[in-house]
Amino acid sequence: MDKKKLNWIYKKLFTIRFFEERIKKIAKEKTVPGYLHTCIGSEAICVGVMAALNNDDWISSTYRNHGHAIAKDCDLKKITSEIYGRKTGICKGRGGSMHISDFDRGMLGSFGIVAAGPPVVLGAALQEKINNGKKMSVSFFGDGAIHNGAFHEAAGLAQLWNIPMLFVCENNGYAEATATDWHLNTKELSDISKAYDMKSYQGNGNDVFEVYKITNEAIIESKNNEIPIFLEFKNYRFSGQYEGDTQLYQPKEEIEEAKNNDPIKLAIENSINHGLNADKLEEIKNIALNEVNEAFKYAETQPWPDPEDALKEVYVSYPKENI
Ligand SMILES: Cc1ncc(C[n+]2csc(CCOP(=O)(O)OP(=O)(O)O)c2C)c(N)n1
Ligand SMILES: [Mg+2]
Repeated sequence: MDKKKLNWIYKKLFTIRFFEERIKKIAKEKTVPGYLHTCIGSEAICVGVMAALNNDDWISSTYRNHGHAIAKDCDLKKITSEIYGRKTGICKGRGGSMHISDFDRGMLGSFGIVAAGPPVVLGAALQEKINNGKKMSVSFFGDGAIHNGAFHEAAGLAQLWNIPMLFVCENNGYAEATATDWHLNTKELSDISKAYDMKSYQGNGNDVFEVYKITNEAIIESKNNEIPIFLEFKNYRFSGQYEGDTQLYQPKEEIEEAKNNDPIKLAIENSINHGLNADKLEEIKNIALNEVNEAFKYAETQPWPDPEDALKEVYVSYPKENI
């Protein structure tokens, strides 16, 4: 791996962790309205997959989307401003935390509705196939999403129509308060793909380099053979379902044990093997922290959207006198 990509990987890992720690803080302070979902523990999946993608490849995300948006290189200040509901947000402050999207970066949308992403990404991938496009299409979703019909419809059609795309499942051990082994009816989560005769691979979602390698190879295989591929990355949801969740259903010992495999801890331990010395690591960390601080400083001072803009850019324009 070249140095530029290596530095990018570490910077993104740190940026996501610092960002989500700050989100936890503002959630406690009730600085912004609405639900906030953090992805602490998912950094290696966000960064490992995105490291294998091009900037304009298509992705969909969920309400646990900050890490995906950051790793997709969406503007950090605009992401933060969006979460604060401000006019300069990435969606002009209309979407908030759960709906960050940025078509210029291939970020087709973040969906609060579980499993809403896979059919959208299937559409993008179908369009690439019809138009001989080169962009890869990747849908991120959680373990809970594999029980939703929309996932099954997308998986069935992708296989039937030979669509190159990746279904990336972040198996973080929980769907809301339900542990994965309580809701699975197959031995392994990725076995679900067998119902569609779809190829699948599993990987350690805490190891950014393993995620990157598996995704890279899967993209090549998917494109060469014109097939969809299901990837299951196992990790641990350190955060609650949402900020403010008491997490009483997650045993304390389980959380402590999971800390041994914290993706940031593993990446730091691994850094020397990849030729990054402690000084360089510290430098990258400081740059990441500084950018996060700057982004929050920016968002806090941005103007609110104008109320009269609320009716612009909607599907239907009503005559003013009827409102
Ligand atoms: C269609 C639908 N059903 C139920 C919900 C309520 N809900 C919100 S998050 C969630 C759990 C999803 O868990 P998972 O897919 O594992 O994602 P994670 O939160 O672990 O990232 C549920 C059931 C929803 N948002 N959409
Ligand atoms: Mg989950």
